[in-house]
Amino acid sequence: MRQIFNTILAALISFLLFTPFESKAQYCAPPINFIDNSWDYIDSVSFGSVQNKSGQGATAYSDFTALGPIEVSIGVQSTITVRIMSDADEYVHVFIDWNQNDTLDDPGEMYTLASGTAQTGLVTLTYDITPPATALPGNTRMRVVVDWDDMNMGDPCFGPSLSSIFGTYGEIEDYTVTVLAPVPTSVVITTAGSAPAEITTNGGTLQLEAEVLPASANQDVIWTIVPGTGNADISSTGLVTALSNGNVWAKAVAVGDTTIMDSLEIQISGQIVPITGVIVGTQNGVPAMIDVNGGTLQLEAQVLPAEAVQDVLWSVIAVTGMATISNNGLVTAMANGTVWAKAVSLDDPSFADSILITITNQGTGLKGLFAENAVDVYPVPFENELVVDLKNVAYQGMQYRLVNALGQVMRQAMVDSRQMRIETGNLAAGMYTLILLDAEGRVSALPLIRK
Ligand SMILES: [Ca+2]
Ligand SMILES: [Ca+2]
Repeated sequence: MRQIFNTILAALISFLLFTPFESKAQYCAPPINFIDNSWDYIDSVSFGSVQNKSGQGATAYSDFTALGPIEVSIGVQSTITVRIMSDADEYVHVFIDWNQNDTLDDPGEMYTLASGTAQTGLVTLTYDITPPATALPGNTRMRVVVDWDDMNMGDPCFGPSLSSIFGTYGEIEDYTVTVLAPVPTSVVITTAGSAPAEITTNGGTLQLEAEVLPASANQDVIWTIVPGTGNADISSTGLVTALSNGNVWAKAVAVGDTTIMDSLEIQISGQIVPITGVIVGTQNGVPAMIDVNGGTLQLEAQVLPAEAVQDVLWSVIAVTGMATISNNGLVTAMANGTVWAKAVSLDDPSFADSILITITNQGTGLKGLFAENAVDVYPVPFENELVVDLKNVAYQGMQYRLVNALGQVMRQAMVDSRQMRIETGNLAAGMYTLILLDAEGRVSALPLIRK
C-alpha cells in the first residue's frame, strides 16, 4: 500500500512556496517535491517526429520542450501515443495551449486519454487530436500528465488542491508543439452581396471577396487584375475600380500557397475615356483622290486612345470641287477639284481631323441650271416638301440629291417627272444643297434653307 509521504505541514510549505508559480505569466510549474512518480509515471510519448522513451523521471516533472518538432496542422487529425506505467486507477491527460495564452486548460485544450485505468504495468494509450480552427500557428506548449486516482482533478498545474495538500502521485512531461496553418486547397472569388460581376458607372467599383479553403487555412490572398479588352485597378482588399470598358479578370492568389488561385471575369461599361486625338486616313492607305466619274473613296477615322468611344461625325467641305459623304466616311465625287473630308469626335467635338481629297474625271464640270433660271425651286425656305419644276430642261438620265451641311446625302433619286415633289418632313432645320446631276455628269447646285 502506497503511503502518503507528505505531512500537512509540508503541504502548507508547498502551498506557500509554489503558489507564486501559479502565475500565468509563464506556464505553471508543478510542485515536484510533493509529487511521487515512483509508482506511476509516463514511460514514453510518441507524437509527430518525437518518440521519447523517458521512463521514470528523476523527478516527477520533466521538460522536453527542446525535442521536436511535433508538427500538427489546423484541422488535420494527428495521433498521440502515451505509454504509462500504471498502478491502476490512472488518469491521463494531454493539454495543448492552442490559443498560446500560457494557460493550459482553456476550453478545448484538454484531452483525456484515460479515466481510471483497470490495468497495471505498461499501458499504451492513443488519442486522435485535431487542432481547432481557433489555434494560433506557431510553437506552443503541450503537457502530458498521469495522475493517480484523479487526485488533481484535471489540473495541469497540480496546484494546491485538497489532494496536493496530502501529496500526490504521477508524472508530468512538457513538450513543444508546432501548430501549422493548413495548406490551402482552393480559392473561391465571389462578389460582395452576390452582386453581378460588372461595373456600369464611370469610375465605379465592385467589392470582391476571396475564400481560401479549407476555412482554417490562411485566408490572405494577393489581388491582381488581368486586363482583357478593358482595364481596372484592384486594391489589396479586393475593391475593383473601373478604368476602361471591356472585360477584365480579377485574380486572387492564396498567400499560404501561391499555386492556389481563382479568377473572376468582370464586365466593365459606362467608362468615359478622355479623348486625346482623331486621325483621319484612307482605307488601306490609298492616295486621297477620286479619279473615276462618280467614284468613291472610303475614309477611316481613329479616335485616340483606342479604348475611347470611336464614333465620329463625317462631313465634307467644298474647296474647288464637290462631293458627298456617308455616315461611315464613304466619299462620293460630284465635281472636279478639291474637298476637305472631316471627322469630329462625337464624344468630344473639340477633337477632329481632316484630309484633302483631289477629284478628277467628273463629267465636264459644273452647269448653271439654277443660275440660268432653267429650274424653279419652291418654297424658299422649304419645310415639309420641296418642289422642283424642271420646266423645259431635258431630264432623262438626270439624278437629284439633297445634301445637308455636312455633305451627307439626305435624299437622292432619279428625276422621274418634270415637276418633282421631294418629301422633307423629317429633315432637320438648317442649310442644304440641292444638286442636279445630268446624264453627262454635269452638276448644278443650289443652296437652300430648311425651316
Ligand atoms: Ca517519464
Ligand atoms: Ca490556453
